[in-house]
Amino acid sequence: MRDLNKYKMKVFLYTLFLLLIPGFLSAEDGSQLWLRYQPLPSEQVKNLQAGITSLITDESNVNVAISELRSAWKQLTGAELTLACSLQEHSLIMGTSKSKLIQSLGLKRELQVLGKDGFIIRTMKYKGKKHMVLASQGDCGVLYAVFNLLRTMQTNIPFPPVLDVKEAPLYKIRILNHWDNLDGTVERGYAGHSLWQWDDLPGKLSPRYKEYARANASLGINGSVLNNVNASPEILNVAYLLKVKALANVFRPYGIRVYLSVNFSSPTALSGLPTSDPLNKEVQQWWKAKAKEIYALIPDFGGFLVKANSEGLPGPQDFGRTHADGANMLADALKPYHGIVMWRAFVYKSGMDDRAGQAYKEFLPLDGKFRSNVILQVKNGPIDFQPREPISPLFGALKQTPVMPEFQITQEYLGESNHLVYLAPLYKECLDSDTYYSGKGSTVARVTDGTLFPNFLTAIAGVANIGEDTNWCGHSFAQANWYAFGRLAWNHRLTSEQIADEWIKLTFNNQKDFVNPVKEMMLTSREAAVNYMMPLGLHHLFAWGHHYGPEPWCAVEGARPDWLPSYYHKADSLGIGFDRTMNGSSAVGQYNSPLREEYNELNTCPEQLILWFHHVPWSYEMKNGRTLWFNLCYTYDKGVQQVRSFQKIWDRIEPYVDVQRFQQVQSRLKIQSKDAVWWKDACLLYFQTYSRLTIPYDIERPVNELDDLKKIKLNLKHHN
Ligand code: GCV
Repeated sequence: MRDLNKYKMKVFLYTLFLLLIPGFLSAEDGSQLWLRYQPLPSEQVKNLQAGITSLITDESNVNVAISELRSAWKQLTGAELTLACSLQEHSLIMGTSKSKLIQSLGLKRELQVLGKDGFIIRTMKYKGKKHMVLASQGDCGVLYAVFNLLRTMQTNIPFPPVLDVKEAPLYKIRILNHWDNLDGTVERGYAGHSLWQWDDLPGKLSPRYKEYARANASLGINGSVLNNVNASPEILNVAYLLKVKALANVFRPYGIRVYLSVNFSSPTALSGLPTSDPLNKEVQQWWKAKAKEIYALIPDFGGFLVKANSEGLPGPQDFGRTHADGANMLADALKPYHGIVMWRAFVYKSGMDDRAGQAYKEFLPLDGKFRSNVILQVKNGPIDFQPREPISPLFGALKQTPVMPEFQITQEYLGESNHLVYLAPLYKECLDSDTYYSGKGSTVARVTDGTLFPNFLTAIAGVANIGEDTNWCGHSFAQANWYAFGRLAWNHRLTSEQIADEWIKLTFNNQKDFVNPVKEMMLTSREAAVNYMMPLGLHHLFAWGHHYGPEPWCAVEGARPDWLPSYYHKADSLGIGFDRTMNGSSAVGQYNSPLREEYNELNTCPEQLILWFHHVPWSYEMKNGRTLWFNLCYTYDKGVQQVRSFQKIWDRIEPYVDVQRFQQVQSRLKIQSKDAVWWKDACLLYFQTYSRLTIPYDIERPVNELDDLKKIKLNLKHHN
């Protein structure tokens, strides 16, 4: 008896212990991303169960949507959502416009306008009874509706008694670019090896492929370029095509089409053709046959992504042809199957010409020369995914060629997977920027989403940050960037705040004492990174061997000048910054008026880009009355202080988050904090050798010696 009591007491104490440490119970590895479907509060469950009692459909092609909804429902409410055979009060009616049930609700017209991915979620009366309807023209649209409903259930508490949602994506193609190599490594990937187990494919399918497709579908992402733009020709070998086919089969039910990056000299590399000249008949024939072979295996194959004559890759210019010649040859091969070519405009050559202006110079003369199934893929800024860049002048310059923005989700230049940097504000800054293509309001979003060019193909790409790490992205908060890209690709009108709010609630929890401070941290994190890395328009101050830490002094004998930081900062005893005005490289001239005038004048140029466009004297007085040098110092210091404040926020919310994710983020914030000081000290101490001015006394003093910082040689494995 005494033993039994002792045992009971032990169990009681143990249970108490577990209850007191909620994190212990709910240690989470992040593998479920934003699809955690945690049990909802009982009030919400009651609301839901009052509004939806059963599920009904007369179609079999919406099975994926049904099983997602039913399994989530079970996890969220603890109860089954039964499949009914006949309409009952509060049924959830689900289907496409082919469904008799949906047709009888009179939604066909509305659905047609929304297109095959658009959907309606509506509380409706039918035959005297109140129902919830989830409908779309296409199967995948129904799945998108399900994910939308599930998101509302989890983030909108209490659940609204009446719903009337109508959505259609703003871009037709919403695509991830994987820079994954066939040997399993990922270029600029910081979340482990590639998700694609090439050696095991096509025979063995990792369960994560389906999870990947589900996660993308939950955001509306509908395409995936599986391999690196620095493409190996091997991907087009039949052995690899069979592997690609196996992945395509897994992704298809989730509406994800596969695309491949191709190497322009594949005909030579794979079949020994003496040339890969796009005007050569044999070469053209080779690509036609290859397209036929691909479509026989993968009937809904999306098309090719091409990096050509860029950073040493082959391209049409090797044969004296233009980018248009190259792209059109591939476009002709894909055309019979409705495939597309995404041709990258990321080109720059070593030489005296300003790198920022080269893509424009190369592509503008080709405007109107591309086939209609070619779209130019343009990075958000003119250089290369820096923490802050102005928009690429190609947006709003090309008038007869569709253009798609390319963003980087992986944090090549933003602290890899060590720094917490929420990128929605960066994406939005670009999408909302005015190109003045046809007057005010011609934002990047509107020149690329079909609003201003209604007949164009529309697309948007993000370079993925996904790897085989259990939590997919390395840093728990890097998941938010995948999420944000997907949500903006669907609807670029969402605010960064809305997206962060959703993501936090779905990924962590709904408690406002958690959500609000974390949201604030996320929303300021991109600006903080700009501040401690490269404020006021500075760019590319990165080390030679990596894009992680600072090396503004970097000098490598014989190196291409445009691969060295001094090419970009141009610091000297007079000042700092790249003169791109009409008196300098004239790159400002590539922007439409009034942007070009605004950027050209020192006193109208936005200060956050001032050193991008101007070489500014150290003593130049800025709008706040302080000199440029002081502003540089204060801004670097501000960045450091901001990261410190993130640490405080995170430590304070410890009770609201599971131990595993809490500790991971906490320890990475420590690294970020140290890195911010590293950046600040390296840049200020180095630039001080030119300015010869004091660092203002009211900011934190440097804690490093410049000579010591110059000796740092990073062990990159530590950062991967
Ligand atoms: C895939 C930058 C990156 C390269 C990348 C290239 C590109 O130069 O550092 O890793 O190559 O951009 O976008 O093609």
